[in-house]
Amino acid sequence: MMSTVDPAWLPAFVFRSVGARRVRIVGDGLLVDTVRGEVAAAGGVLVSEGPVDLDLVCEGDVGEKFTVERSGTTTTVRATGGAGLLYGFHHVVRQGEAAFSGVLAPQRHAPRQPIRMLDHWDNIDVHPVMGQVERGYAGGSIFYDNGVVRTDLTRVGAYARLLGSIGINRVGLNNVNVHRTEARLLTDLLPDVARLADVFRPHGIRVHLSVSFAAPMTLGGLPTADPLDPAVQDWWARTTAEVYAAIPDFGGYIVKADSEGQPGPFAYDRNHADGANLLARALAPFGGIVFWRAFVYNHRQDWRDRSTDRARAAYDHFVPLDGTFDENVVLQVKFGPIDFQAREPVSPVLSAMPQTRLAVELQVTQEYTGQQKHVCYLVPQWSEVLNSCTVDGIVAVSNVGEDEFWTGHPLAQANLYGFGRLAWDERLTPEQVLDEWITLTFENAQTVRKALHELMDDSWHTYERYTAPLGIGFMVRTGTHYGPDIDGYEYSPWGTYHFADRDGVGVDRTRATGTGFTGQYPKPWCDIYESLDMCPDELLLFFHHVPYTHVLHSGITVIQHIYDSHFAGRDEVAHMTEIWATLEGDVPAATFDRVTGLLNEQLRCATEWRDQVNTYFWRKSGIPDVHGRRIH
Ligand code: GCW
Repeated sequence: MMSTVDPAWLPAFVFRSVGARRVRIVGDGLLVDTVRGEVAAAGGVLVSEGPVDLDLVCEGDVGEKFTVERSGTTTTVRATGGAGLLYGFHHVVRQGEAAFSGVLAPQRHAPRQPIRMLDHWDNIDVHPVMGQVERGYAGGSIFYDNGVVRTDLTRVGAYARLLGSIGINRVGLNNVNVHRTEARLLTDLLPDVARLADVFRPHGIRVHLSVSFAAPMTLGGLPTADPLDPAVQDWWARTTAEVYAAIPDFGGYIVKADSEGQPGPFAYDRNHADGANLLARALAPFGGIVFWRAFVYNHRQDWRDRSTDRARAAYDHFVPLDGTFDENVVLQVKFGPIDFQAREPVSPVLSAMPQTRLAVELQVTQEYTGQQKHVCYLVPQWSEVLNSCTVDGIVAVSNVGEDEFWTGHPLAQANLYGFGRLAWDERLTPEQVLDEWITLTFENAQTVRKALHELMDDSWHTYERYTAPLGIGFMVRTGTHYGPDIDGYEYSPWGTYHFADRDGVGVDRTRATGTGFTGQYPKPWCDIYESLDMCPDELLLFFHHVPYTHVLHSGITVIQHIYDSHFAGRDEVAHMTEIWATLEGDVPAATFDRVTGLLNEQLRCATEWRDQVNTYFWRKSGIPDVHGRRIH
């Protein structure tokens, strides 16, 4: 474990505006004490009476809301619970000096989502293929080290503080692929979970465990895990009661069932409501929630079978079950119908289950978006998603590890920060969120602001331009998911196909001639996506198989778009390296060096993507670039 811990968006200078002031804190409880500790650490003078600059008043035990007002020379934050006070305090910190000038009529703040959660795909044992953290790009796990839960949880405490400051209120502690040792977090390793819960609790965060559906057999020694079997039900009830005896505010379970080899209710001819309700009923007496993932699909595909469409799977499995899930089940749905690609349409499940509590799942860890080697500010993507669906919760896979910068790429901290801020309020604009992050992270924000916006604001689109074109996805290397392998999944049994041949490219998901996936959308989207004329360019190849000569709304052909976007995307990365070079001396040297090295890798990789994609499609189509550029 590194001894230095980057302060991320909470460096000392951010607290300057508080540190110089007289602060009164009214109320008690664990979270109020956390706020007290923050004020004391900032150097603020805690007083109990007389005129104060900052009055932090907690009037009860529960609640995440707060109000802020300013009259005379006092700024007052009022909350009905410790969490609200903590969030109100950080709101003031974010405002800086501005929170202490002028007059402010009472402003009410409340999270737009009750569930704001980060899931860790961390393993206790180092997995032979996936390592300590599945799809982790920031070193080892902050929780586990080679087979055990860490004894020293200082780093976890610093993480919990960061998350509390942006309003995250739940954390999943282990990988949804639950292996042998991780399964035991539920039983004999429970004291370790309790230790972790103790570290998160002062920051308003409840912990969750990913559990294996087969646990009654593997841990309980029962002959079955059938959800309708009374002995199985009893096992879950007893086991869950023990969890709550150890951790009274335990959040609940996360389950990946019947997916990519994980056990589930299908083995017993039961459906996913049977499975989810089994756990929901064990959790209900204690107020716990089960997050049941909708990522269920057949991962053995055959290219000759054009009717099996992975995009259809979540809807086909779950929508018929709408209305049959218990109240404390939250169905956790990946934002797109496939798998966290740089560009996907929003999953149709999110608008098709009015009687089920739904959470949308995002990926802060950059599995398919450059693995924290590439600058890819994802807040614009999430903003589009969150503003086009109504959900009961927002969940994301964390990008944090043991790395000294937390996220491997120092600029990927903006994604973690931005996730919390958007989960709190999806109406914040991506530029605004990035601006906040810059102000908090860099002491000389004014000097670096413009360059960082130029580098990061549009970096998701840049990534999209030099990788898979027009919404097609999955041209990554199989297994690692890093770098280009255009035909990798085309010839793998996991089969995620783009169907490129000499005549055209794309997946026909129309009702008229394809898999019928477009029919899963409500109007008008089912018609927009179905129609070649109306389908947005950026999703064209997700929904349609077209000839290379098909003309996009942009006025150019598909093949020419492929060439143009790949040349442009790669050149944008070259420009990013130039922008970053101008910041030498304006950002800490360690940050400068780390990002410089990573940008070199991004440029190398973007060049590789450009060349492989362009060559591939030139050779397939036989149609040259109209601009005659050299294709390698
Ligand atoms: O994106 C895929 C990943 C798997 C992951 C799975 C999931 C945890 O490649 O590594 O498994 O999704 O979301 O369950």
